[in-house]
Amino acid sequence: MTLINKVIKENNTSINPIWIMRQAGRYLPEFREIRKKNPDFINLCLNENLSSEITLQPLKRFNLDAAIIFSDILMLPYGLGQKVVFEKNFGPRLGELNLDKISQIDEIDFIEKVHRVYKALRKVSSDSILKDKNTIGFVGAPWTLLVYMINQQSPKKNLKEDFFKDEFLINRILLIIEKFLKIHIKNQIDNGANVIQIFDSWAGLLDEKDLPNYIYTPTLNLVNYVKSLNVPVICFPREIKNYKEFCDIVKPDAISIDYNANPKEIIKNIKIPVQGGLDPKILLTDKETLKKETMKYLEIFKDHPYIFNLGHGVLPETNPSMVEYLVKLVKEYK
Ligand code: 1CP
Repeated sequence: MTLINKVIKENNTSINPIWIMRQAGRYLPEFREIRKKNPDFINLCLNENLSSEITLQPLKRFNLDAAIIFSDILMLPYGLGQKVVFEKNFGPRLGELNLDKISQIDEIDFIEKVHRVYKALRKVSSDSILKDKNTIGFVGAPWTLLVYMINQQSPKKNLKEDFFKDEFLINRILLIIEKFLKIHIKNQIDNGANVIQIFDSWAGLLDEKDLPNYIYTPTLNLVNYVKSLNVPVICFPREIKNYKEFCDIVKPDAISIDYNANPKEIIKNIKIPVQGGLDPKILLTDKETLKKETMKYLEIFKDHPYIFNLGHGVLPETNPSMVEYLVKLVKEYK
């Protein structure tokens, strides 16, 4: 059994598997080299030779316990026919959302647009470097995808003022998102993904009263779906205020926490396996600080099933030697 499965399925507390959100990406010079020659990000994700190579780049350098497929949560709106481009120094920019058009998309149309992600997964998961390791497939949570699809750009600054104006549209889109997320999850699993992570990067934008409608209900449906396929599911409802309530209602197999979550509170309140937490900014400091902060998480979670990870994606300006040191610290911890 893989180390991550031992933690998730057997609640093993004697091992410390590690993988890192955004481990395949811009902090690696070998990624930047490929990216430079491939200015269209979506096309890069859909080039199974390059995307599988990028997926495995961090595993060639570091002793990580899983690969996460190099793709993006915004492949879903792309597969639904909404325009998606990634602009330099701006981020994702999405085209207009047309409910009539999106309602007409069927499973075959969707798969035709994104099937090369599945080809990449097949390549990656059969690579010998992943023997006894996990291949992580992923999706954006319905809420986070809704945010990008309606807002048409990152909500970093704010949601558009009239975001919630058209409740009919929002509810219809949520159902469509949920339907195609299931298709996307199933195809990732059929092609070798053996863990699914659900990224809800913008969970923290919602008021408490809106959580049941936009987060709990749609995420619970997805979690139950992944469970029905016998694959472990990890949820990352970033910046949600009440992780305990989320876990009690949604019941993922493991919960990934952000760097503002207090690990001492988490360990008191949460019984399921935990993942992550370390602030990615710590990797921009020095080895001494990194060691101190890494030990903090390892000590707090030493008697709890725990997968080491960061509290959000590794930052592009990170020096790979700090990642190497982090992996070594975690692996050598007894
Ligand atoms: O070179 C570049 O400019 C591309 C940068 C980049 C990369 C490397 C983007 C654009 N996406 C990715 C890959 C990616 N995205 C992966 C696979 C690689 C890995 O993890 O190793 C994954 C899992 C994601 C997931 C993702 N995309 C999330 C959820 C996690 C998170 O960071 O919160 C989100 C919100 C996105 C949208 C997205 N894609 C890219 C950017 C710059 C953004 C975020 C924009 C924003 O802040 O709103």
